[in-house]
Amino acid sequence: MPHAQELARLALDIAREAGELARLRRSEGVAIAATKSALADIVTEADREVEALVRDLLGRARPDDGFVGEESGAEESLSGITWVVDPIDGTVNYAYGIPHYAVSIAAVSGDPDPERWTALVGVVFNPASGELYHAVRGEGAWLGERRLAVSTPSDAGALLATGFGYDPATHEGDFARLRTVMPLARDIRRAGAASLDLAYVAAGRLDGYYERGLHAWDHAAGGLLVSEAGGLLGGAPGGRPGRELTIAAGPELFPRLVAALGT
Ligand code: LIP
Repeated sequence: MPHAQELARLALDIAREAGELARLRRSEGVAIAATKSALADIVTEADREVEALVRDLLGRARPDDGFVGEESGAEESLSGITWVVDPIDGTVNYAYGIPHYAVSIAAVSGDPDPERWTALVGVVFNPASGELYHAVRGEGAWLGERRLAVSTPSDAGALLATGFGYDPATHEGDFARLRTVMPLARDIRRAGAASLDLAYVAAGRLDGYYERGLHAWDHAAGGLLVSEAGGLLGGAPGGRPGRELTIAAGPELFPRLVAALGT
């Protein structure tokens, strides 16, 4: 089994190169390539190009590793390591020119199922801001050289983030969940990129985050940032982030958020 620091160095180098490509393509103008689960669920040519770059660089460096990406098919691991990648998380922000999107790269060992994997490395890079978050299992979470720690909400209430699904049919449920958590909140943020929402919880910029409908690549890297910054993760009945729900917060808020969401 490779040393996690070796995987982290590879992920950081690739995230920087992939992020630079995403930023360059954004500056040249972004073309919508297709829609996916709903009209609002878009993929850009840059999403596809950036994922192809990440996949190629990982394959050259570690050909026996597996791959799970948002825009291309999965590949089974022969080494026990699988890379879980969202090439541009916050695609709609990216398409509109909102500088809040990230390359999200995680390395997991074992079964690449969020219910069962062991996250080893997580990297979340926003090329628009230059902020590069990373975590290695058991070795903390970092923004550049700054070690990260989750927050405890003030007496004014928790600053919470969430997201709403691409499918309008899911919005009633999203609004119902929002009503249940508002008594805990001082305010709500909806920034549009799950990986950065999770990175902000790790950095104490948000007190908590929850969202329904995330895919593994949305939360794989950011989830490790949260846990390595002293936060707690949950959502699906098995107690881990999943499609049903992803919840992240510091230890003081987490049980109250879980109770409010009724999971
Ligand atoms: C997005 C997430 C965001 C969620 C969006 C979408 P994408 O991922 O980061 O939190 O609200 O619906 O799933 O599609 O930009 O990779």
